[in-house]
Amino acid sequence: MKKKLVSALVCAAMVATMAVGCGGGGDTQADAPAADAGTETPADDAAAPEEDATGDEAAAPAAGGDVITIGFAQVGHESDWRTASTKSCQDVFSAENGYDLQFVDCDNDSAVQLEAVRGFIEQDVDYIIIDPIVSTGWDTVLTECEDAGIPVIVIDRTIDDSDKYVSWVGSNFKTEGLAAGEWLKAYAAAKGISELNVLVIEGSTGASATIGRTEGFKEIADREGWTILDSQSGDFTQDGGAEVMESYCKSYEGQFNVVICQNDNEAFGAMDAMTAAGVSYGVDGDVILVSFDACTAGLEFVKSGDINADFECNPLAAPFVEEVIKTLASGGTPEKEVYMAEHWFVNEDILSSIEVNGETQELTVVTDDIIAAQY
Ligand code: GZL
Repeated sequence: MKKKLVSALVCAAMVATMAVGCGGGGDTQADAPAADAGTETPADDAAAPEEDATGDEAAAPAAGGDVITIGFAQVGHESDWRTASTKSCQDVFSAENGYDLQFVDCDNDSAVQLEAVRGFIEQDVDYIIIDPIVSTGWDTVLTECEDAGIPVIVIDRTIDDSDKYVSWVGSNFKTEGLAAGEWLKAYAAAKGISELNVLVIEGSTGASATIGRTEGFKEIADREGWTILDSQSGDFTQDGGAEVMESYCKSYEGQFNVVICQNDNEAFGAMDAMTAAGVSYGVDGDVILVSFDACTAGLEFVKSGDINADFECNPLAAPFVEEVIKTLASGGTPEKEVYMAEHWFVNEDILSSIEVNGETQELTVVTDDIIAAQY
């Protein structure tokens, strides 16, 4: 199909999508309510469904034999989670699957990311995928994409100052933060711990994952009267986690009994720093250690008892992005928001579930089989 014809179809779909997205509406993957509802029905995290949003057999990508070019502006390479996210896209949007993936690792630099998107416009790619380093500063360049007739699909982190994109596929970060708080409340009660003094190692400043996890956990901490002694950014890296934790061990020596790391790589760094400072952590330690992402290495530390609980953030968005592309290519209207299925992992089986936003959510004790199957 000629590019301009595709563009016209796609523009119509984009306008229709925004109407559908704003008004809610289900699709074959999940009836994803508003992002802040916290009760979204997660898309099945098994293989992506075969049918598109219209319920018809979706046209395979590159159906006319044309290669589909995709520009992907990725956050960077800061964590195990990011590596898995990048691999998911490279595996799905491969040459053998009929794609030409133009990948840019933006190295956590927002200016580089905007430049990469403008480069994709220059290249006149068929689709643009963005995992936004920060959630603001996007409307101008998304308008340029719209003017060029190139549909944008956002994955993982959110764009909060523009809705000029076709779909977003990702996680509810506030729900992850709420789940961590509700688990900590139930765990401390089960362990007979009445006073919680918390240190937080935040993710990258301005990232929606940081904003949501911070907001969700703080809502529970404020409700329960916990003390958050400090909350500083470790930039989602192991070095950042180690640096902040080393400083915390000096500034708050003997004052804290909980550390919240907003991703596994920060937790790995925090573990090194606490070990160096002679601070014990984990199931048998003085400090409860909580993490997010639940990558394979993170779950190994949950199973060993070094990390008490790990709140998963699913990086494998690409199959759901491909469904959006198939729906667009066949003239359908993709859902505006698609939520990934996620699990809450723990070491001990003293609790079977927690209540998050009034919904009962299962806790999963980590086993070797779970680790073997993780991303
Ligand atoms: C969350 C993602 C975060 C991960 C980190 O969806 O954006 O960025 O939690 C990664 O590991 O760096």
